[in-house]
Amino acid sequence: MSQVELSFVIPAYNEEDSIEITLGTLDGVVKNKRLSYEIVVVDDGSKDKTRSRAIKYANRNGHVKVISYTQNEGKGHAVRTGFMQTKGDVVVFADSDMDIDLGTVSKYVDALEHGDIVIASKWHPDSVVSMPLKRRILSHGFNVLVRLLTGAKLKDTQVGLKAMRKSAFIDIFPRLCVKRYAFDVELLAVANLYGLKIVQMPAQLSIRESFRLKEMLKMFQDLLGIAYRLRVLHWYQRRIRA
Ligand SMILES: Nc1nc2c(ncn2[C@@H]2O[C@H](COP(=O)(O)OP(=O)(O)O)[C@@H](O)[C@H]2O)c(=O)[nH]1
Ligand SMILES: [Mg+2]
Repeated sequence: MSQVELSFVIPAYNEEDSIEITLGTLDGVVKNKRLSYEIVVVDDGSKDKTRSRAIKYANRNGHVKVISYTQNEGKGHAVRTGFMQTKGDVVVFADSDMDIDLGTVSKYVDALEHGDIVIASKWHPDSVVSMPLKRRILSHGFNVLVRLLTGAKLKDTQVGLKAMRKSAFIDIFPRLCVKRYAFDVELLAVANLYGLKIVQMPAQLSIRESFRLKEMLKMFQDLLGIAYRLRVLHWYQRRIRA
């Protein structure tokens, strides 16, 4: 593939039931747009058939490329690995579990006219969200902590649909270190330090699962790490100047 305009990065962990549907959906959305595009699947050490199903799809479709490793490292690591391999001017991260309606993805790309990164927000007035009450409470609670600890002004940092100008983020990615779910917080906090413009967009989501306690604790621990590097060590600020 030579000049690529749009790259998708699709993190996947044990998504054998939905990976092909996700790829088909994205392919369908961009196919008619006369864009040159690629879809980079990052199989994050899945234990099921995610890898073989993604490879099977890629063998039929020249736009799809599969990166795979055996050890599960976390969504942040998967997304970062994929981003570093992209060739497009615009990079879109999208979850592979079909919880989010990916049909609107071109609107996110178009909205880059108004900013450097366009993120889906569950709490945008035009969003349509269905999720268990417990998850809703956890999501709000996490956002309160994110705002308090990082100074972010965003109502939601966590949705797995984000479009960005690659040139604005190429220096940022090597400075990120969170491997799991709090990765998005770190990405947006550092984008803010760089003075990048963040645009929030509505999304349609149907989240079925709640979080496991272990994942939540890890997320909180990672969030404290981000706040400590940001507010106490000024670690990101120093690395930006360097
Ligand atoms: N659970 C989990 N998902 C991962 C991991 N690495 C990549 N992912 C992918 O990241 C996306 C979001 O994960 P998910 O558990 O659905 O998060 P949620 O939507 O916030 O509940 C999915 O496409 C996963 O396949 C990982 O280590 N754990
Ligand atoms: Mg999900």
